[in-house]
Amino acid sequence: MKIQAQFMAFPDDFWWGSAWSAEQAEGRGNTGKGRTQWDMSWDKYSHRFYQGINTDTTTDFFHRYIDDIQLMKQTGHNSFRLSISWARLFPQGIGDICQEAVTFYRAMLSEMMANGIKPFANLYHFDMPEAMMLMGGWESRAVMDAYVHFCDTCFREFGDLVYHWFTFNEPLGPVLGGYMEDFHYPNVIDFKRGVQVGFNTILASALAIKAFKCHQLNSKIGIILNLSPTYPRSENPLDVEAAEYADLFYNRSFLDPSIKGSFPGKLVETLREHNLLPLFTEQDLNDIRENTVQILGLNYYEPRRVKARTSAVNPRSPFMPEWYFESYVMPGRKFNPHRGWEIYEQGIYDLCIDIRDNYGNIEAFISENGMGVANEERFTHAGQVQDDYRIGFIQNHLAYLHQAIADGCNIKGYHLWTFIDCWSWLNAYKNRYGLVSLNINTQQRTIKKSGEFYQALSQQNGFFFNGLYVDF
Ligand code: BGP
Repeated sequence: MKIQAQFMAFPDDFWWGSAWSAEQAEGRGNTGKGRTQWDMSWDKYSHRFYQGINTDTTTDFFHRYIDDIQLMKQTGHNSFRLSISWARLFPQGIGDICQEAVTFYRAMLSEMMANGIKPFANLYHFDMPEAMMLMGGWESRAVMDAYVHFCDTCFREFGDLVYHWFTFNEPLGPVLGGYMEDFHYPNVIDFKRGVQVGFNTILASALAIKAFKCHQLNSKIGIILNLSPTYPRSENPLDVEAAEYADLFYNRSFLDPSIKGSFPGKLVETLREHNLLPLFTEQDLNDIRENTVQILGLNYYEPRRVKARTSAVNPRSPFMPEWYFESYVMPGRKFNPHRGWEIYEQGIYDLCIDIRDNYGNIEAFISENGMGVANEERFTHAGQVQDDYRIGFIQNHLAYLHQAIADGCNIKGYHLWTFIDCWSWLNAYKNRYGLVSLNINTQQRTIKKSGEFYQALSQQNGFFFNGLYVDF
């Protein structure tokens, strides 16, 4: 699809902003925050953390939020997504609430509001408290109950300060990382347990939504999903079938229950065939059916391209969805070598159209999209990172997003990953994503060229699009 050069005006009150999470940006602070799964990972696998940097300090938002909120303003934010740390509010995951943590979050959220920045609060971003992980993490019902109690507490304590709520960021992450691909604690390879974790997070999300409704707040509550539009290598029916399976496991698995309140029949059937169905009750299914999301966040980074398998599956290897497909590398693809992700801007359009056509055009926004680049300091001139590639990346995606809106998609905003360079899971500060650069030795912040672009974008509620920027 070709997009014409033009001024891309976005709808009134469009949410311009960015996102990050507590574990990645706050640092430990001094409220007596409990340990999380990342401290457990550090104890066990510190060698896996890039340059040996853990979550102790990160971007130190805890101590610097007042100045950082000014930087949000200077980079055009009218909204911002953060997460509330479960382990800060309840150091043991349950039990006594930490009043200092309540004071911190209330002060920080109030400061955002006072500066005209709408706080979007997410309630889980890969940061299970250690005490909860020791009880089984998302495999445990008691942990789900503790999570719902934490959410309920947040609605009560911060309900007057939060614009929109989200139960989870990328609930697929703990399944993939923790039970399939060995990059999150508990680093288990067991798809059946992963299915149980997936089911339990979907149920926990529904139960949090149920609790939310009792508070009768003006805000909405939703979920943030990482979705990769899935493309078959070719129109060959076997490639198409492979893409359908990949889509089922990685997209529909969370989309359908979150928005429609039920699981795709073919997914259930496939899991049953392999004896992988989770444990559940009829009441669980009712709760999922009756407590669907009111708003949807779309994290879009890369497409998923697949082909029919070219080799036989070893039936004695642990089950993986890849038994049904293989990844496909499209010749000539645009690629970010730092993160290893394909860049395919039209994917953002295809994703929005899918939500329009198959999910009732539910109110949605782009909750993450961004580009991580290593050694960004090499682009520094006159003290500023000249990240034209990031400006191009944003513009290209926005051009397709603009088209999606013109074609009737109910998209309310765009949040970039991320605001100030922040810590990334295992990659620490290797790849920089921010509109503002961070010197990790001095904690000095400097607005990048993209931060200036973002400010103008937000102020004009649009930008002049000159055609696709391709120099990555
Ligand atoms: C998303 C996560 C973010 C962030 C981002 C960038 O999947 O929600 O927490 O980390 O990806 O990815 P990474 O940090 O792995 O480079």
